[in-house]
Amino acid sequence: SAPVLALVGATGAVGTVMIDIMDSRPTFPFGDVRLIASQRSAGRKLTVRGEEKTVVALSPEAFDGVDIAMFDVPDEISAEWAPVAASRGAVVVDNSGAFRMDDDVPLVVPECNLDKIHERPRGIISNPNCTTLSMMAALGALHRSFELKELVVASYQAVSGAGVAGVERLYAELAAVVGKGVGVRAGDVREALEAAGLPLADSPFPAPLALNVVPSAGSYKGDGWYSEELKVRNESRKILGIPDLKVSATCVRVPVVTTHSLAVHATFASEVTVARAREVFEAQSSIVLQDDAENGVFPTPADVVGGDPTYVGRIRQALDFPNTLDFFVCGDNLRKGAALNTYEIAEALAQR
Ligand code: 11C
Repeated sequence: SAPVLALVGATGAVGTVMIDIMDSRPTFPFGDVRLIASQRSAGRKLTVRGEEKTVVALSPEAFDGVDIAMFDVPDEISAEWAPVAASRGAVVVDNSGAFRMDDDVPLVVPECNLDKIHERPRGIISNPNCTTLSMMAALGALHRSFELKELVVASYQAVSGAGVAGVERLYAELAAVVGKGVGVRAGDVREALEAAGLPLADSPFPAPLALNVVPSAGSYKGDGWYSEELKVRNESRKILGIPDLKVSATCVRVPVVTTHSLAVHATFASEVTVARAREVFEAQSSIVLQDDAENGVFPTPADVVGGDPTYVGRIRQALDFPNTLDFFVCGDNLRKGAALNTYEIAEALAQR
């Protein structure tokens, strides 16, 4: 019979997008769908593929009879509950950071390493961080053709990466600065936020986001690095299967609601041209090329949000670096960056 699917974190930011994705798939290889969330959300009614479901509270018994469990919850909840689900017989596809670098847990992007879903001694498969994931379909395709050696990236990350609180904060800050003529004197945006009752202490971000960019994403990890930058390095190496890949990332939060962007500088072992890179991208069904700089055609987050593909543009041959391309990538951090990739893994498990 068709496998039973569970969604843990059904009422959160990514869980909500996951239900939207399940609703929009042309075919659905699962039987029953069980929605699981915290005690606080238990009892809520949500509709999945036209059928009303009651959200049940997270408990060991909630996983009985579940074949595949998708987790969209914070790290500490996954760390505690993913092994419980696995011990009850479910294959867990986890979107948190709790298991990504565990040697016994594959870190999967279907375009790069789908075969790894079978190597899961702990019964857990990890979904990458949305920043890493937003460029992986593009980099995986180029790596297969030209062998990636070095990667330098700068991210432009949307506030929904920090959850619903990040989105609410950005909207509130924007409302507090519009029409105030601020952004012209050091500190005037902070003053406008204070005056509007939006002290920085209440923000998920360490500086104003409105009219600003903030070079800090995730938590500070020492030696100058933030967690998102280290995740980009570690996860790219694991997904692409290049343990010695040279990576340097600078992760920056920008006043965008959803869709992460990355400026990528990638160096390859073999010769690469813009024309050949375009051919590689065009052959990948999950990549959309928007690359006609002369006519102002390139991806921007506001134009691609809500889409499933990875959007690529501004492809250039680096002028001073051999075998090196520069390009710009946009990917919806809640869809391919989180829910969609998790769902694609679950779907592949169900189909096999
Ligand atoms: C952000 N990429 O934009 C993060 C959110 O490791 O899954 C996801 C954190 C993670 O803030």
